[in-house]
Amino acid sequence: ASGDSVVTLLDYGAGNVRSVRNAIRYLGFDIKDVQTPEDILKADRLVFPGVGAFAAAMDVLNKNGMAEALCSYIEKDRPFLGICLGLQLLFESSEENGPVNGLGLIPGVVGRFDSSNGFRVPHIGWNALHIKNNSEILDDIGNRHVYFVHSYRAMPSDDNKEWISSTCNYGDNFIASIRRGNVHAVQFHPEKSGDVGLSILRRFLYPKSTTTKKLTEGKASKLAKRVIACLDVRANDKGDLVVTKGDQYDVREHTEENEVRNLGKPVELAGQYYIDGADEVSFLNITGFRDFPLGDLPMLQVLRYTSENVFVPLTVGGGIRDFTDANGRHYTSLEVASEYFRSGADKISIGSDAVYAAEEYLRTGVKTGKTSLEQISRVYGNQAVVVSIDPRRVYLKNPNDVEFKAVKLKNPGPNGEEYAWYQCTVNGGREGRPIGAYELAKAVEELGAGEILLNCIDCDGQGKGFDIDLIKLISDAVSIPVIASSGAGAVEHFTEVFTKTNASAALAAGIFHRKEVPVQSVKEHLLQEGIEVRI
Ligand code: 1PR
Repeated sequence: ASGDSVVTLLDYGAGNVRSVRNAIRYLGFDIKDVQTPEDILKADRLVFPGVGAFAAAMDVLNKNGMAEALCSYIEKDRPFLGICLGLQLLFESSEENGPVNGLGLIPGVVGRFDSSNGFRVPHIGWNALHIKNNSEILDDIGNRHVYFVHSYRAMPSDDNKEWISSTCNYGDNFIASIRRGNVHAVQFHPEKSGDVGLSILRRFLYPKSTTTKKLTEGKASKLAKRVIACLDVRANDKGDLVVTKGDQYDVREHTEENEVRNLGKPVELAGQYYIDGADEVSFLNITGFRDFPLGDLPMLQVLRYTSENVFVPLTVGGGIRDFTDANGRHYTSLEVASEYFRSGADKISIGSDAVYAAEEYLRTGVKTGKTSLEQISRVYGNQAVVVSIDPRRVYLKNPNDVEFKAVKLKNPGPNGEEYAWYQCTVNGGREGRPIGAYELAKAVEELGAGEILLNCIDCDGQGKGFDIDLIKLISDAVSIPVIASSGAGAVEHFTEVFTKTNASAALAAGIFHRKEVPVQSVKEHLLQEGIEVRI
């Protein structure tokens, strides 16, 4: 490849930069990886997708001489694009496990979002930006949304104002991007921001070929509500990986053959939902609690193929735990998660193992630091760790009959019960555990979960709407984002869940797979009802 079509990528090995690579390749460029500081100095254009924690990143950059090379490259005004932590590291210091010194090119301290004023931290999701005139790479995007996922941010000040090319409001007005000459950095993820993100990358990669458009003034934007398509994946009886869908978690057809319901191919469907406007795609390997050899876990291949063409966040769950496979090889949950991240996942989702971890934590009051949840969250950040809860309603005449948090129901139970508690289950709903969804949610937030995927076995596949009582209970109890799941049957159900609860996102499976309601119709309806979404 000629120098014209090569992007130099600084990947210091702290996490998943696969999607950045995929996006650059998708736009017609080859990638040269930085091996030595000289590679930075010789680059024609350098992309720096920072991942992981601030201190760990600075440590690596200082040790191998990259920090000095980066500063000199940027001071010479060479084409540079920093992403996420790649923006934060340019500042003087960060409070993340710190204070820790950064590269010191831009005045300011990177601090944590304040969750006390009702804004959920991490900041996960889609926002529009306030774009200044000098942004260059953002000039096309107007008030379209881009995808953020972070707990720390840099703030505008008199000292750094000439660097700022856009800001975003999330409780604070924080710095969404900087630009000086050929040096750009963005706090959001262009590689995960759909076609808008790709156009931002394109403008950086082809600066001369794009003409500057007149800037359209962006409307004030809150965090958009997300619409997520979920693919429950498992092998059918022939051994092919299929997208399936249960009724209250039962995925078998009620025919003589009793086969696994087959609704399509995972990679194809994920690609379709991306085109249709899904804000995220989740894969759940629903038989992940069984034995599997990590080496040829077919889900890894699904992720690799999907992430080549799908530029919104991908979550994968199922089977994330320590285990020894049939060949006698032992894996830690961190190894399993790392393999998923390397294959293209942005977030992993833990089900059963998080239930055991929460039970143990509530019993002992001690955070051992050894659970899958804690370990993965420490290494990859809590924004990369979702806990999936699979609760089942247990009806009660009297809320004091159990030690778990019960709610008064809108619609009474089959025997007129006015209350219910929500019992957590493991192994795909097969076993009930002595812990409620409320207790679990609070415990896993403390253990390092960054988001909760809240299913409800009673509502799954019923198409009668989300369990508003449950979702309200949990989304009021925690300050991390909650994804409402199970029961969507019509566009109105999405409006209902967003107006009656504090859910940050709503997930559906069956209505999308059966093509009853396309993602786009859900978005249009929400918009009509005055609910901000990414279009
Ligand atoms: O326990 O860490 O191995 O994770 C297993 C994962 O697999 C969990 O996230 C668990 O929710 C999921 N899972 C296990 N068994 C099933 C099953 O259906 N038999 N699926 C299952 C969970 C529920 C949702 C579904 C929504 C929306 N599926 O993901 O997509 O209910 O459906 P709808 O819109 O059609 O109502 P581990």
